[in-house]
This record gives sequence, C-alpha cells and structure tokens, in this order.
Amino acid sequence: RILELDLRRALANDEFELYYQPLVNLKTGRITTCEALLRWNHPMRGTVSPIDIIPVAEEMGLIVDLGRWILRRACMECMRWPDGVSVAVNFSSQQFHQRDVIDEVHYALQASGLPAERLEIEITESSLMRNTQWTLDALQQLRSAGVRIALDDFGTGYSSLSYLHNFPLQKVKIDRSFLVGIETHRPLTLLRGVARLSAELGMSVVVEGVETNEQLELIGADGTVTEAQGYLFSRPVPASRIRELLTASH
Ligand code: G
Ligand code: G
Ligand code: MN
Ligand code: NA
Repeated sequence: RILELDLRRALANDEFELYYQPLVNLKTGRITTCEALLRWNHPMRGTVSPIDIIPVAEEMGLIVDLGRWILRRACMECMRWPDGVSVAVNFSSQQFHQRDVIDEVHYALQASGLPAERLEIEITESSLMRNTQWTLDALQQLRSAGVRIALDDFGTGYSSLSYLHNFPLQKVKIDRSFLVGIETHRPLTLLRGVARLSAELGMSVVVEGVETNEQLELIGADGTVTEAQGYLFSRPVPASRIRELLTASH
C-alpha cells in the first residue's frame, strides 16, 4: 500500500514523470494533441500506475499539490512542441471540484507562457454529477479563458446523454470499450450514434483505444469521428520520445 509519506517524498524527490500519448486527426493524419499520463518511478516498486496513485493522493489531500505539479509540467512541456499541438491534462473529480481550480489553470498558463488554446482539460462524467451550478460556472469560466474541455471515457460509468448538451464541452472521448469486437461481432450502431449526437451538438469526437487498422477504417468511414487515440498510433511515451514523434509528424 502506498503511503502519504511516500507520495510527499516522491513529489519532493522529483520521482513523478509525465508520459504522453498522441491524438491523431483522421483527415490530416497529424498529431493534434498529446495526453499527459502520470507515471511514478518508484525506487523499489518500479513504475507505479496512476490508478494506484490518484486515489491515494485524493484520500490524503495531496491531490492539490500533485495536480498542480502535473498541470504545470504538462504546460511547460507543451511549450517545447510545434505551435499547433495541444496538451490534454486529466483532472480527477476531486481535483476539478477544488475552489481554486480556475486560478490553478490561469497560473499554470501564466507560469509556462502557454496560450490557453493549447490546453485541454479532460474530465470524466463523475465530475458532472455533482454541484451542477458550480460545475457549470467553472466550465464556462474555463471556456471564456480559451481552454477546451473534453469529456473522457464517455459511455462508461453513469453516462447521461444530457451531460452532452447541459454543459459547455468541446470534445467527447468515446471510451475504448465501444471498440471491443467491432471487427467481428459487435455492431457499430452504438458508437456511431454517440459520435453523431456529439458532432451534431457541436463537439469534436475522439475514439479512444484504437489498436488495429480495421478499427480505424470502421470508425473513420462516415467522417463523424474527428480524432483517434490508441496503441495503433502510439503507446504513452516519455517526453523526449513524444518530441521526436512530433518532429517527425510536423
Ligand atoms: O496511463 P494509464 O493507462 O495507466 O492511466 C490509467 C488511468 O489513470 C486513466 O484513467 C487515466 O485517465 C488516469 N490518469 C493518468 N494520468 C493522470 C493524471 O495525471 N491525473 C489524473 N487525475 N488521472 C490520470
Ligand atoms: O482514462 P483515460 O482515457 O485517460 O486512460 C488512458 C489510458 O488508456 C492510458 O493510460 C493508456 O495506457 C490506455 N490506453 C491508451 N490507448 C490504448 C489502447 O489502444 N488500448 C488499450 N488497451 N489501452 C489504451
Ligand atoms: Mn484521458
Ligand atoms: Na479514456
């Protein structure tokens, strides 16, 4: 079990690292955005997954400090990428529902010099389930600032289609579970329906977890899906490697 002390020490000792996974525009084939994914290089355990880190950090109240580190690091690294490329940062529900969340975002942009248009914040449906007026205000403020909001893992959890039109969201990331089996037995009906609805509501549509060319062809066939992400293009890679990929693609 990870302890609070471990996390604090790790933050102080610079043991956290951000990996990046690209999102590719289906029309141009170019990388539009890279999603930051937390890794912990633990001196004894090796690489620790964010699935094990984030919940402990939340429980321990360290999510504010850790979230701040992630956001600032991601903005700083994005500054080293070609101009058109954005960075996507995951916010847990607890992180998003901080009183100071807007200030944190402004500060990270200011400190790094990154234009707001190059920052995308990924929230999940669980962030939209509570404090509706507060949530709406926060999303609107972020939008006014120029930051984009993506709804991550859409279609898992307690999905509600009403989220898509009740909140100002610019992007929907359709969960990779929608892709499982589409080459053989699963009809594309559900994925296409969600994609079309999102597109008609003015959002860009991302399909996550694309692993095969066959899946790519199927999701791209009707032109609704804007971007794709998945092992077919790249696994999450360290910052130095993502810079190489970006240089090659731009
Ligand atoms: O990269 P990986 O597949 O191990 O990520 C597992 C889960 O952890 C994903 O759901 C991802 O969204 C989440 N995650 C990765 N990095 C971060 C982060 O920096 N902050 C938060 N809140 N979640 C993250
Ligand atoms: O919840 P979120 O979408 O942020 O999770 C991102 C995680 O999904 C990454 O940590 C990555 O390891 C995983 N992932 C990304 N692409 C693929 C893929 O093509 N296949 C599978 N199985 N997992 C993926
Ligand atoms: Mn994500
Ligand atoms: Na996801």
